[in-house]
Amino acid sequence: MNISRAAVLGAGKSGISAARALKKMGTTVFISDSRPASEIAPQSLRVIRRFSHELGQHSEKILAQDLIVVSPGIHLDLPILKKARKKNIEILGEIELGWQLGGFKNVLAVTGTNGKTTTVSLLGHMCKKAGLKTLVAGNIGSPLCDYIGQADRFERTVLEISSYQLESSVAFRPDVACVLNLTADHLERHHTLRGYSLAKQRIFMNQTTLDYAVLNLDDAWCKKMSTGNANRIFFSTNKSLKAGVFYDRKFKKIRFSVDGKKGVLPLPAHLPGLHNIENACAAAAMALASKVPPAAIAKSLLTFKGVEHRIETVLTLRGVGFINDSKATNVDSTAKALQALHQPLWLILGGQDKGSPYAPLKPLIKKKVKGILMIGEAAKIIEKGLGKAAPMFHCGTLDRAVSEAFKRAESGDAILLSPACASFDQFKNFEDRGNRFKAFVRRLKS
Ligand code: UMA
Repeated sequence: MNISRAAVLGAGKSGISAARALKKMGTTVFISDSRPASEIAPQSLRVIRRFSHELGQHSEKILAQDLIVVSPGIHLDLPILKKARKKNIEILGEIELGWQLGGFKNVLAVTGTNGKTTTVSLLGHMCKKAGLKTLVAGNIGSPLCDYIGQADRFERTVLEISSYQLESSVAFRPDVACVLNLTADHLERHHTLRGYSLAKQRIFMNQTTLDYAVLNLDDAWCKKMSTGNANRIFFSTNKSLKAGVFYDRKFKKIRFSVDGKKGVLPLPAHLPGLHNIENACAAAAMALASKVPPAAIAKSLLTFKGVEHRIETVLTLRGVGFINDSKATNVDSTAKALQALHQPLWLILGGQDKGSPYAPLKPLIKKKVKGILMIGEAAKIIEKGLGKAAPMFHCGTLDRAVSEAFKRAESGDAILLSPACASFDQFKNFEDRGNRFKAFVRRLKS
């Protein structure tokens, strides 16, 4: 790829990574971010100022470039991008740029509404346990462009890929690709579930007969996805499969038959809930397709400790457990946490609403939740959506929610932060929300 001038839209993690990679190649980079300087952190501003840039707008200067790299959070129907398309200026996402410039081999890519980070981390763990030098990157937090020029260091590249990143991919062709599941999320961007599903399906679009498409047979959307020429491997936690990977409920084992190899694997030892068995089946299917030995997969399932902010046990005080599930940024994810936990719960819900109904939580709340502590912008919408499923308390902020819940909780209960909402109304991101939760909890101890 030989580009003399490129615009990078968005100066977050992805944009800065893409800008740096392009600059290293000798491309003149122009960064454009819609946020004014006053809203950007000083350390980010220092980096942006090393490039030609504009802040607070996306101006026509963008149209003077040969290539436009878009950050995942940027809508592709932005007026400036429509104009760029009319002028035939190439538009790529950051992942696509990393793919085209990086020459990564043995790429395993995971998408889906929920479970991506756990599956990707577990899959990375499996590859590493097999002694393979493994890169774990993408939506999980490390942009792929950070690793351009380093492909030779890695024998496997495991990527978490979001629907946003897939929308702006062109030639991206993972050797093994997986869609874990699809439930209502990001509808503000994709409009309908069908639109969202079509974006996810793009993970398979360039695959050939040499590649593998791993799909959840229990998910109606995944089941009917088009996978082109790839070899399909299904996984299931509901059905026994002749070919594929499935959860054998009777013997509490995972069984597989992939590429003529058959065997049995243990359940993940430290991950609670059926949804995590599903994630484990997906990771195992992908690892097997990528020739990771079953013994290494089995060892990983027994040793993998889980991921921060996903049903993470923080501590126990006066017999009350505290669980951080800040990564639950949508309703389905919160439902999964409620299904996985068996103690009486005090549930902290709320944040920035994402437009999906909360009513599907009602039956689980009635069964498991003693009280709901509401925070953030979405509190009133949640109250309306959940009716009288459980006693509700308007707390406003997370620290109040934690102390109110602790006041009411009895020994044997757990206080669960699983907000079903985005975090951006009160926090930098879900990690920030989870870290603050843990800090408030630890303060109760002292
Ligand atoms: N911006 C514009 N114009 C716009 C909109 C935004 O200039 O019209 C600017 C913002 O002012 C900001 C920048 O774009 O400065 C932010 O870009 P971004 O939203 O793409 O965020 P990044 O920091 O680049 O982080 C992205 C992913 N974020 C999103 O997709 C929203 C991160 O995923 C990912 O870890 C990172 O790239 C590295 O690959 C986070 C996420 O929430 C975890 N992902 C969503 C999810 O998992 O549900 C998809």
